[in-house]
Amino acid sequence: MQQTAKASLTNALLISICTPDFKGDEATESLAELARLVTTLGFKVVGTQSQKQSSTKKVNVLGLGKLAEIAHLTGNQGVVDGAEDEDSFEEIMDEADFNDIPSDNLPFACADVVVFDCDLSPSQLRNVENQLGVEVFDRTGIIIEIFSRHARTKTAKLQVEIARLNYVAPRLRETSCGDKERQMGKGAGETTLELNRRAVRDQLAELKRELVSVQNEMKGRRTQRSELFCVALVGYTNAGKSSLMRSITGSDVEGENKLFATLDTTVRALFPITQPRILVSDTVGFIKKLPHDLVASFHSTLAEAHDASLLLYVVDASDPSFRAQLDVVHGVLEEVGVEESKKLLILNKSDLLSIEQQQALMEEFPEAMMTSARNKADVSKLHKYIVGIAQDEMIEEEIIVPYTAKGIMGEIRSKMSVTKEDYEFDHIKVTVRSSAIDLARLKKRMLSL
Ligand SMILES: Nc1nc2c(ncn2[C@@H]2O[C@H](COP(=O)(O)OP(=O)(O)OP(=O)(O)O)[C@@H](O)[C@H]2O)c(=O)[nH]1
Ligand SMILES: [Mg+2]
Repeated sequence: MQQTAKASLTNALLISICTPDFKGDEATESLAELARLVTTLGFKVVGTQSQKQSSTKKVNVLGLGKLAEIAHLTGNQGVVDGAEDEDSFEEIMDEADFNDIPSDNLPFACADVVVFDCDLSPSQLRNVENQLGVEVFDRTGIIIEIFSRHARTKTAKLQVEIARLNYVAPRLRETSCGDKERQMGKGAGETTLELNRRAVRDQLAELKRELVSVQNEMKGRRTQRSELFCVALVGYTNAGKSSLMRSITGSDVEGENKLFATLDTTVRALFPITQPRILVSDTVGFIKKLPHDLVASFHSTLAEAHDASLLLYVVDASDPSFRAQLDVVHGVLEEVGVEESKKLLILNKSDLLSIEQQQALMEEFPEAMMTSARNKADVSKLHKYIVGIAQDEMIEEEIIVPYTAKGIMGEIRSKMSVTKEDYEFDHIKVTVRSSAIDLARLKKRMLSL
């Protein structure tokens, strides 16, 4: 693999390419987010640089002057060419303005890797790597690396590996020999590069087959649950979905202060347990410029959100960019075709906001619920809200259960909410609140008795 993040502490230099469409606060916030992504991978950010360009599509993403500054920061290991039409590289190096480097980084630690806050084409990446002589990552490369490390279940591992191979395939390079050099004994005259590409294609086909079979199994499990009221927590990475999930289900779902802590959908019952049970699912978090392949590969993981009767959009209300993050979430959900039935915006992490800030937000989002996953009262308010919505979805009906109808009362109590019971001479008159499906099933069973 061309891009493999190093496990030991690696010094990373971050670079933002500012274009007419991407500059100012947006670029600064995005760079701060990249710093968090890179830190999640265990890298240490030793500095940031920005470069103005008309677009990110130029063959050489860095101008010669900026290249000189960055080459200086990475220990001048690369081969910078193209200086013939401008001043010589050495002259530029002599005159380069290194003031962009934060002063607290001086004397700065030499950067081992350079990370761009945009996507780079395979040739752009190769050029800049040759010029700087250090490993270069783009944003997608970093996100894919995090996903690879955090995937736990078989489905997530398969999905991430498919996305990773799709990303890696066009970036594969000839290893020891030149591109055109034929390998001895490789049959059919293929280069190692061609052989590697074919191996990746075969591997992709195999992984996709495996994924289909695992997904069919998952579909079966979802169908079994389909009669229950399901709630899905969706939102930007680090918003607090897993923490809220843990609070309202009393489960041990991990919530961590790292990006993309959750990659697998987890389903738990709302706690305290309700009758019938209400299921809550935690889903993968989103991020700006989420690689398209990853969105596609998480289609099935997000099927939980697809089937949910209630979607809880969780945002970190203490993050000034949460509005833009919410737009990203809407965009991704639209892309994977999640049609929402009911939804609630949850302004989480309220404990990090002042009373005035909370009031202003409630004025801006009057329909939303302000919560802190760390506040018991907020958690029980959310629990109550979910139960209320689930109850609204139910039908109330009176059922006559003869004393001779064995097992029926047990079934009613396990699946429905009993609001009234009257014991008559030869039957029980039960008033229940239930989903339409459960009610129909019960009636069918009673007819067959
Ligand atoms: N102060 C505060 N911190 C919170 C709150 N909710 C979550 N956190 C913290 O925010 C960080 C992220 O929480 P998670 O629950 O892992 O976030 P997530 O949305 O599941 O993130 P991904 O799995 O990456 O999508 C953790 O350090 C939590 O402890 C809250 O209400 N208040
Ligand atoms: Mg999570």
